[in-house]
Amino acid sequence: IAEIRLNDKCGVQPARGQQLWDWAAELARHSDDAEFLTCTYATPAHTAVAEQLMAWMRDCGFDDVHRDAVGNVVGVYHGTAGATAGQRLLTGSHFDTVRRAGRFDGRLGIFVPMLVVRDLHRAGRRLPFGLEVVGFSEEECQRFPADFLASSAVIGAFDADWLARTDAAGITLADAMRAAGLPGSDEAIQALRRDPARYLGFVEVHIEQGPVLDSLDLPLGIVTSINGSRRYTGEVIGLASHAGTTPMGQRRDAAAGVAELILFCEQRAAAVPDVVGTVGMLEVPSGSINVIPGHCRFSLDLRATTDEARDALDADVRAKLDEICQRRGLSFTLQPTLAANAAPSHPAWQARWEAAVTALGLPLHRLPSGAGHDAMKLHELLPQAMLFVRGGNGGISHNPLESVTVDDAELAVAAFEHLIENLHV
Ligand code: HGY
Ligand code: MN
Ligand code: MN
Ligand code: MN
Repeated sequence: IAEIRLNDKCGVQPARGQQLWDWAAELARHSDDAEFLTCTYATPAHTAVAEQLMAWMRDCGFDDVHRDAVGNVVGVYHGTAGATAGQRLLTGSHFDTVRRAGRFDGRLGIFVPMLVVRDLHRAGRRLPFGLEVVGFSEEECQRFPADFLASSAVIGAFDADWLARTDAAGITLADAMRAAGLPGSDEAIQALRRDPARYLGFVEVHIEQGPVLDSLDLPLGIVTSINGSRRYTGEVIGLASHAGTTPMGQRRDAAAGVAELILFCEQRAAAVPDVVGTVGMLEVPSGSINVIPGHCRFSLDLRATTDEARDALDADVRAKLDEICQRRGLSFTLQPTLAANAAPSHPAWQARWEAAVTALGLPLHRLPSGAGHDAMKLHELLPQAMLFVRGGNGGISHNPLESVTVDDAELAVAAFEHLIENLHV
């Protein structure tokens, strides 16, 4: 691989990979956190990123660049049929991040098509179809319990009830949208639904966020399916009481109950291949060192390569929570925030990615996506397939150590270019 990477066999020079790297570095300057990259929905940093992306899209020669009612950044490069007729290929990824994130998760999948449009425009070329690149404004589900709200709006699945949901500070989604200069009305959001008849399909380029390609020393991978997931935010209620005087056998310790659940979730998920379960958030609100926790908040993220395995894990974890609470004299609530089924790649679009990777002289490696992506929501509206790009440092992601090489970024651009140049409509 090292020999064929970027030598005259590929005829690929890393200039565009370097531009992608530079854009990622520049965008990382806009952060909610002074120390590490954090860019959550509708914050000033998030709006600054949207403005910067729109400016770069205009420089790249997109015909129509705008921010839509949920804050998606949309760039359209018309095909030969012009603005009205003809179909479009939809592509893109998200620009929001988790807290203390890496700089390529999501954003790489916006930059790749932007670079291809830039070079089409420089060459004065038009394709027989339009290219619509979407920078999805909210995929990481960090601030509001309204998961994948941005791509949900694009497929017409935005739930008006989400507008009343609040963040940790009690701000409603609608108010946060309006504070970010967005309409914050369900009517404006429902109008974002794309008409599937106008689109050929959806493709997304994304970092793998896992160790497979790095371990195989492969720059690109073909996604076969995106794992489904179920997510919850939960609360367990016990009885706050004195840590010094309450005998161990008379406690209703909410945190101890959740701790039991966490260990059960870990053991149950570990017992079955390709099944994962995570409690990523855990909090004793207003806790004190000398008070038995009467209240504990937590999250649940349950995933598997098949919906059956995911649902079995879900049922077992919820049954265990009920058993723990019965035995410990606790009560609980669980609010579902996401139920996304596995999204298999469309065979024709997967084949187009395979042809592109093969054309670069690279071997094919097919793998499922353990991470969720906007493509799993677009899957409900359009045929979709994804291309993975190797992550360095063992593919670590959702961590500042996330990395992509300029060479691999260059190959991703070349693969996307091959796909659209060979897309016969
Ligand atoms: O959680 C995920 O899988 C994605 O990174 N949002
Ligand atoms: Mn992510
Ligand atoms: Mn992502
Ligand atoms: Mn006291």
